Amino acid sequence: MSHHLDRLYKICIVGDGAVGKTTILHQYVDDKFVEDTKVTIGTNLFIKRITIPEINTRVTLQIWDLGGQERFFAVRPNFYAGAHGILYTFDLTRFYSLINLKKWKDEIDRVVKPFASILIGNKTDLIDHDRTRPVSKEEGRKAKEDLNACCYIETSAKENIGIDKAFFRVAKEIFKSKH
Ligand code: G3D
Ligand code: MG
Repeated sequence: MSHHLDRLYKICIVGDGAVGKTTILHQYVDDKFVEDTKVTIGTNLFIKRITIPEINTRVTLQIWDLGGQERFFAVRPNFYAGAHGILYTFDLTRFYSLINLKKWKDEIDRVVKPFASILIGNKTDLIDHDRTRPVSKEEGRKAKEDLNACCYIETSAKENIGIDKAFFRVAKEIFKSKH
């Protein structure tokens, strides 16, 4: 059976500086870990084509990353406009990067009503599972509710854990809420 329609989804990845957004995208799109991600000027656009077999649909994901401009309040509203999906990203080793996602959400809510959001806890490779974690799974799940996200996924951009799953999930959720 042929694919009945191709779709284009705009996705924005947000979160504090250094949580791993750009590295996640390089891992997802180029399938490689960039050890030395330079502080980028301007926004980065990444394109990835995926197929969702269950719904026989091809999707082009247009993924926007703020580059180094997380800090610049004035540029961000334009960046969110028209987004179908949001990836809220924090660093599992920095509790405040999770707390700060509330601010990102407030800002996004003023501009757009996305079809789906997900919460990503990145750098799981740095977590020592025998010790108390800076952010517990419970805190992650609680934050997911507060952000109105459909799921919480822990990832490692370094070891390529959970990344494909996260994007696949957000694409499926966008499709479900749009149709
Ligand atoms: P940002 O785009 O959110 O600002 P970056 O974050 O992608 O620039 O990543 C910030 C730093 O975290 C980078 O290190 C990057 O290599 C590292 N990083 C990103 N994801 C992971 C991960 O999953 N595990 C580990 N261990 N490190 C990660 P540098 O040293 O270049 O600042
Ligand atoms: Mg970046």
